[in-house]
Amino acid sequence: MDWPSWLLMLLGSFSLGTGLNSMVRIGTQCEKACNPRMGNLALGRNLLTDTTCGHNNTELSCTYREYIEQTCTEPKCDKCNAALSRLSHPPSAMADSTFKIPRTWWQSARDTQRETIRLDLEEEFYFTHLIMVFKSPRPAAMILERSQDFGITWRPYKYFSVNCSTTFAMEDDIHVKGALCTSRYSQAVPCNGGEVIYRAMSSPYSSEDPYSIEAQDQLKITNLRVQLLKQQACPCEGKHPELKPQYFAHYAVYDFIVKGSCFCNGHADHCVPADGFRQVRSTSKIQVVHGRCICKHNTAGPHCEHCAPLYNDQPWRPANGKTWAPNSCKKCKCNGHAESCHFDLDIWLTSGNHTGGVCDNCQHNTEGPQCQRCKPGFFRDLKIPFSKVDACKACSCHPVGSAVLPFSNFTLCDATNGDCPCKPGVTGPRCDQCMVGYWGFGEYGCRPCDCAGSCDPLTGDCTTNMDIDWYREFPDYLSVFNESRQSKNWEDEQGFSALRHSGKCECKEQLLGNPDIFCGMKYSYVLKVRIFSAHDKGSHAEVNVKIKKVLKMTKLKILRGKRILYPESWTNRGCTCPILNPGQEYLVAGYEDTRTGRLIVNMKSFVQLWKPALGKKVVEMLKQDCK
Ligand SMILES: [Ca+2]
Repeated sequence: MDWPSWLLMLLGSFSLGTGLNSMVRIGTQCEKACNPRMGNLALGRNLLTDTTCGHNNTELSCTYREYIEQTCTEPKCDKCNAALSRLSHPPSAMADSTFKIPRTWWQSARDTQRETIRLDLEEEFYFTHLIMVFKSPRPAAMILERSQDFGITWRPYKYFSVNCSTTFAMEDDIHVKGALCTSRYSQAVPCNGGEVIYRAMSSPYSSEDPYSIEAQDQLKITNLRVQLLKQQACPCEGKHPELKPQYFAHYAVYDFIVKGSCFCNGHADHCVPADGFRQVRSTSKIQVVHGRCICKHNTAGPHCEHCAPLYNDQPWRPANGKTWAPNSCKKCKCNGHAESCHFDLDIWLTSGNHTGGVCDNCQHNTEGPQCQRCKPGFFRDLKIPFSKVDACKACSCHPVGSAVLPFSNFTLCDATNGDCPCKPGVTGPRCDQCMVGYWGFGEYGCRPCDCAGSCDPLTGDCTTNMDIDWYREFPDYLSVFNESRQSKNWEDEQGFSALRHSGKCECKEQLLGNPDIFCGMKYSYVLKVRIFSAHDKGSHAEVNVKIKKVLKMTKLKILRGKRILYPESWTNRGCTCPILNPGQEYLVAGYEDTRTGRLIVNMKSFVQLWKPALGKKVVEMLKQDCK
């Protein structure tokens, strides 16, 4: 026997030539573009019609079984009563098994010219084709329409008419390829079993990516409806005058098959019931096409229409149905300290379309676009990996010995090692003890000993040991502050000053007087610097500065920016002359050690607080006098 073409399509041996059909890849784990299994969207859902036969009482209706080679068979007449299940023909009979014997059908009330068959879906679905099998003669005119916004607006897929130009004033696609109307499915014969077939994705879409914007606009539906506009009679009608014409005046449809699949943008091969979906009860076993995707490729949402929370480093894209590229979402780098991130277009463009993720709500005392550093008040514990929850530990600065930030009342430790900024004369990572040579730990730090050597840290009584190592520790806390904070002036007592070494070393104020004396010193560099911080390195001292102007250099290359000065006298002589207070700007003239590349500051150096007039004067001397 000959299989009807629609049955072949259902069995899958008839290729629609759509990308979606070939997307059905079961058991692939979805490494590439994938799509859930196709099925009949009408199964398990309500089909709605305007009328149903036998609404008030039992009606008699007749159809011609066949009309072959101009031969009319005897008509078959049935009773219809909507209240009696064995005589009823409800819309659901169009969406039961197509193989059910005897065949079931929906039938309209008598004498209705206009009817609508509608399928409402609870979500967006892909729609690929519609197959209708009529029990009555097919309508002389009908329209297939779809909605993508749950029935608010409708757009036509196709117009059907025996005569497109007279009915709809349209071209017929039999004559004009691609026309919106067709006469292919509107003949009255066969009087029973006539088909209407529509493919949503035919040429030119067949060669397109089914996940492209254009193809999705054509395939995506939330509702589908068919408007039956005009009945037409079987040519056999009238050959049996004993049967009244109204017995034949109805629409009847065996099958309404809406082929499609769950809408997942190429990112899922399996779907589950959408929220609120309630399956229509069915007597036979049916395979419902569900609407909520189980997303792969790090995507999320009912249709995998966005990236999963922690995977927004690049813009979301659908998979590519032509190249099979999965176009997976990329994970943000949040160092294990965030559960989600968002995409930032500016960052994306700045990075050259490489990375655009910004972590949300950094946890575990971290901060930054990638939760890549410890929050103020916390420091990095280098003994454990940064991705651990306890990698950032709270600063434990001594409340008495630690310096507070200007204009604030809290202490921040060095984010890299936890060292706290100490008040003058105070030392220790937590700032909890006096430096050697200081005593009287208290609210204002520690006071210098009034001795040539050291003194008792509690009482200030001088000790006899004169061979004490000059020792000092200055935490590198300024490095955690940003530029604007660095530029704020430190209060005087927070700076490091040789004035507090009055017992050891007396710093004479240097005056810029005779150019011959200044030139005669043969300084190898003259700079304007801002002092950041000072450190005792045991064998020598280092002062971190920012070079703001280079007035003179000789052999070493000196650039503006961060650099280290080496005050020789601080360790050699045990005093901090010349004075270099953090937070202040100086004119420094000194000597280069070309062997080590160091900028040396010693007792011969000229150091004075920077003033524009001073700078001008020195420049003039260097130009005119020091030749
Ligand atoms: Ca049926």
